[in-house]
Amino acid sequence: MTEDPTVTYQGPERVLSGVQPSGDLHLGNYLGALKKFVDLQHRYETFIFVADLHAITVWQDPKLLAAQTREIAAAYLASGLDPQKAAIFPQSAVTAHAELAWIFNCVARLGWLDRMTQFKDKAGKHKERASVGLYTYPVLQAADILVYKATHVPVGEDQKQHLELTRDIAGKFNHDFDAPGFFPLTEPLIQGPGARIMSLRDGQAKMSKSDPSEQSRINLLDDADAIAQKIRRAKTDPEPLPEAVEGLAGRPEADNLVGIYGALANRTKAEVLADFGGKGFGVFKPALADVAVEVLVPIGQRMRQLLTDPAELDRILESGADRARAVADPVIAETKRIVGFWGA
Ligand code: AQP
Repeated sequence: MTEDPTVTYQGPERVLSGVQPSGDLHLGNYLGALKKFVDLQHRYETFIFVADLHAITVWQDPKLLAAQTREIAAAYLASGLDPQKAAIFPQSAVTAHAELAWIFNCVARLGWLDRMTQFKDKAGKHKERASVGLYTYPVLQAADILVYKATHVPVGEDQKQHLELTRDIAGKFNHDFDAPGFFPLTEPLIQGPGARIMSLRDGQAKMSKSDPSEQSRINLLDDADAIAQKIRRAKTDPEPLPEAVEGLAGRPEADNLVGIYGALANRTKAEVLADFGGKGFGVFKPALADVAVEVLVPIGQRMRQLLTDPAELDRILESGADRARAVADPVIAETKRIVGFWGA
């Protein structure tokens, strides 16, 4: 049973999202997530966390995790997030995420989680050896969102199913505990260029931190030579680029590269093809490398510079965590009261 959809949430509009500190950030993370956070911070109350609780669903070296967390914070800042506008914080610093996740573990149904394709992809053939945390990852994600009563969540296409689960959990909680409109039915913000950037080696596979091939992705810390070289070696087909977007059908690698160009240059695929239709990859790839270098190299340089001052990054993360707690703590307190816990 879910909530009566006629009862709507009345609270403020808030944006929340995060990225795991589980490896080097890549172009897909930038275009699918970071670039969108930067735009949204001007329009909404914005909470952007470093998803360290999510990261440990697969093994993370304890000696590296805090440094990886600072690295994601540096990537946020270097991409243009303003810590005066957006609260930037480590997920583990706000304990309400984990508390609400437990309550939601008792709201979500096994059948709902069994349908999550990302678990199947990440656990692979040996799912009995995967952590329980990897299985309940989408429930923690629902808690991340709803502990701020976030109304909008910018993510890449791969997270669509998890956002649907978040709505199901919110609806079921509101219904089961007779708390109409307590949690919002969060809207995913997925549309737009960059929602699904594919591997440079395989136009059918998502660009991913965990792909064993370094050539499959452009990292935010790659220098200009590495970016140009990876684009030069990117898989393509022998045909010239089509004149119109329909001509990209059945050509996943060409489609991906045109999409990347568009997302980086803030142009539609049609506009990119208006310039490059009929031209071969020998012309298009150097132009793509130029635009990628122009956007990404300054971000990488700024990240390196920020990483030279870990104390300043920690100060930003601490102050972001204070702001996050100020919103999350009353929500978890009220949730505990609704559930009926002693002393709540
Ligand atoms: N290829 C992609 N295209 C567009 N958006 C993407 N995102 C990830 N890959 C792409 C978006 O980046 C955000 C943060 O992702 P995450 O750190 O939570 O990890 P993930 O989704 O599991 O992405 P990765 O980088 O590919 O890691 P692995 O290899 O561990 O799976 C999310 O908003 C995601 O949609």
